[in-house]
Amino acid sequence: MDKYEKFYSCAQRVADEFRKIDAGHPIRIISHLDADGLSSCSILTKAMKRAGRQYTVSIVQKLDEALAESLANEPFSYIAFTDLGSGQFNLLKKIPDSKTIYIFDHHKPESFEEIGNIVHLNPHLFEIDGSKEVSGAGVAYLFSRALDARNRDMAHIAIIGAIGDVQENNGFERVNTDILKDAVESGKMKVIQGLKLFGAQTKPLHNALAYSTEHNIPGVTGSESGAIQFLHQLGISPKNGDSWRSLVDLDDRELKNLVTGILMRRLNEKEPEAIIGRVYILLGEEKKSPLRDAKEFSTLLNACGRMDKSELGIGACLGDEKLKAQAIAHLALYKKEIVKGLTWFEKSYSSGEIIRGRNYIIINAGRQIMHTMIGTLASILSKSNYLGEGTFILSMAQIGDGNTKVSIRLSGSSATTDLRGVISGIVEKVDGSFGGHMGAAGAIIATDREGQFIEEAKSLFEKTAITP
Ligand SMILES: [Mn+2]
Repeated sequence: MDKYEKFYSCAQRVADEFRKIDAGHPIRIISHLDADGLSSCSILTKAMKRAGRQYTVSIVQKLDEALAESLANEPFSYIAFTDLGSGQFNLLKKIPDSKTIYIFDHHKPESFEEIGNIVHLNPHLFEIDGSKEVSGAGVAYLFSRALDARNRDMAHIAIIGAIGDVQENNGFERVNTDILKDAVESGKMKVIQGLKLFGAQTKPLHNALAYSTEHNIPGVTGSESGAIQFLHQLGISPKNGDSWRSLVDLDDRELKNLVTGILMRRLNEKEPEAIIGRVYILLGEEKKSPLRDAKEFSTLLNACGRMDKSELGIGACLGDEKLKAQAIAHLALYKKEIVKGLTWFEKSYSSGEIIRGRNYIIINAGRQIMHTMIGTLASILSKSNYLGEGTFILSMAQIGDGNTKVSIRLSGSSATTDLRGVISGIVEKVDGSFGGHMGAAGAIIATDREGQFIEEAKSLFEKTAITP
């Protein structure tokens, strides 16, 4: 058996074990609030419904001591974590062993030890890299598929989770590729070669072009008027009557002209054709809906989670039309919140309120930005051309319960620095907790230790040389 077969057969063993649980016991499900967390939770809840089991769900930003304690005191005998848990083994030990804990996660385990009441499904246990190969939703999917073959009809949700966790890089690695195959075979998803423009379904084309920050188009990126002029040059009308057209409104000839035009403009870029690649289409969703493109869908889930409306995101995953409509409405509020955050940042940056060093910036937002948005802000800055490549972006916002949420990113796309390792080195000096992956990590610290945390961060960044 190779490592993949071992991983899949572990999923089967876990499912077989799970099936033995007496039907009278409700399952307590805990998941993470990002796109992958909501996807994971959607898959698991539907699998429970299908299995005729009762369940109750909580979506959390973190698994901390307080949560572990409250779970310890709840009456549930079975707890299932999705997209959470592997990194917090020591906390889980606080839960009495009369309760059985299932962990469906892809984060690097804090420990590989076997604990009697913990059933652990995680790719890292099989030397499969969970940060790249499979998401939390993928792990929840593999379990659910093993539990009941009908659950194959949720493979597309696992792909949305993987895209939300940035595991797609013009294709997937092995485990996600296997899951994608199920998604395509079930008729829920198709993969096309196309322009990788965010908002292909929903944004006016000239906007999608102007704000394609991931792939630079000289003369177009950053300029709506430049984008409109560019379209006119190619003989493509940006409007149809009074309304703006989207990428998906173009006919074949126009699309071909646009692709050629973009490639011509990008001739001097590192990889001119990198803007063309795989686009994941959800066949069950209407054309021009924000749920049609898997990347936009994952953004919508993130928005729901971060705006404290997780139930809408889960409803959208499970195809509830009413909740879908509400989730889409919340997307607008989320975008407003992002704009608010970016405006605050730009103002504070130019007035010198942001701490800046040679290879880092530290954004201490206090209560100015929602703590659930601080990671999103850092991610956007890391992908913009605002900061030099290889700049550490440390962002902080107060949660309001005496703790502060911290996020860390690195600007530029090619850097390979283990941010989880970086943040852990700073956090241990102030007794905080941390989590995340190589490319995006976060932490929780006590608000009254912010000052010390910032000093520790500065001294660590100053000692770190980045190789982009
Ligand atoms: Mn995840």
